[in-house]
Amino acid sequence: MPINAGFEYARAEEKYYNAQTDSQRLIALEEMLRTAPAHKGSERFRGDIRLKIKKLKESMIKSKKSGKSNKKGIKKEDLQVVIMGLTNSGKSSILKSMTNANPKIASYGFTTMQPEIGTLNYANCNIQIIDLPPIASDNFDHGVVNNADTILIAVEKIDEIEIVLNSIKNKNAKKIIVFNKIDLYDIKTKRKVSETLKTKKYNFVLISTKTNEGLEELKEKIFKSFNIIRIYTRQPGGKEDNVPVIMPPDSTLEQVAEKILHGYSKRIKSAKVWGPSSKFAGQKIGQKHVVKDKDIIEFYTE
Ligand SMILES: Nc1nc2c(ncn2[C@@H]2O[C@H](COP(=O)(O)OP(=O)(O)O)[C@@H](O)[C@H]2O)c(=O)[nH]1
Ligand SMILES: [Mg+2]
Repeated sequence: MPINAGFEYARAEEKYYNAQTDSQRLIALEEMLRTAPAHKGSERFRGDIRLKIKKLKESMIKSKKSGKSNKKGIKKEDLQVVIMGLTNSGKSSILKSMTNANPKIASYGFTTMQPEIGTLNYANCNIQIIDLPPIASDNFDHGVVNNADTILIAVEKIDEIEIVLNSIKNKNAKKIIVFNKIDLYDIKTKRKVSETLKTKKYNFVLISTKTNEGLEELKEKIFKSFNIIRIYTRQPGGKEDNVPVIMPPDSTLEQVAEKILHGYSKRIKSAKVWGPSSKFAGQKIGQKHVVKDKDIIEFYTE
């Protein structure tokens, strides 16, 4: 909550969080912008609302155009993972055991008819994980797979891997083979599976959503699959934000400011950095300064 946000603003924000549809959301956001405090210290805050409005409008236009896809309004987050696999391989169970989502799980096929979305918080980052309906179903959304940063291939048998891999056209996404239901096997069989996957040079992990074996390793692999750096910002004299800004490696200060302020980065007059890219704590830096993972930055508007 920003400094001096008034009652009207609070009400608008409440409307926003309770909104059921995109157009209700849009109306609430515009009201938030109208009633937000308008002094210098709240510029970034107002910038954030403008950005939300812009993104919402874009996604509303997109879902109108594409008609079928984006049914549930899947908004591409910075870090997006899609789980793929044959039906019954445990995709919904994987989503459930790693995120806040609560999808339906059943031993009969084709239970997931709509995409389910969850958030995994790892290394301070919010990672969006999506469980899609089975490839064979009408509701399968190829667009989401094509845009994903990382794809989990969930299988319960080795020969399923090639089948799933062959159905994926996204060449850019990192792929992690998630061999599920490992609780059903003894140590000897587990070792055999491991060895076979190693010879095939897959990036893989053996897991069980029943016993939680391998889940931490999977989270770590997911995080490592993203080619990103985390930049923490903070208000001068305050504490840094818990959720970092996600940037590609070798980004400049200018790019970080633009990502946060979206069109308002010119208002930044100066900045200071603490952390890996600084020569000393609180070093004053210019627009072309290249930031590093875990930097903390303070921006000044005057
Ligand atoms: N033994 C065992 N069964 C599992 C595991 N993960 C999922 N299952 C079972 O496999 C079935 C299918 O799971 P589900 O998550 O719905 O698979 P989906 O169709 O790929 O989404 C359910 O009966 C689950 O209880 C696991 O790690 N071990
Ligand atoms: Mg499912």
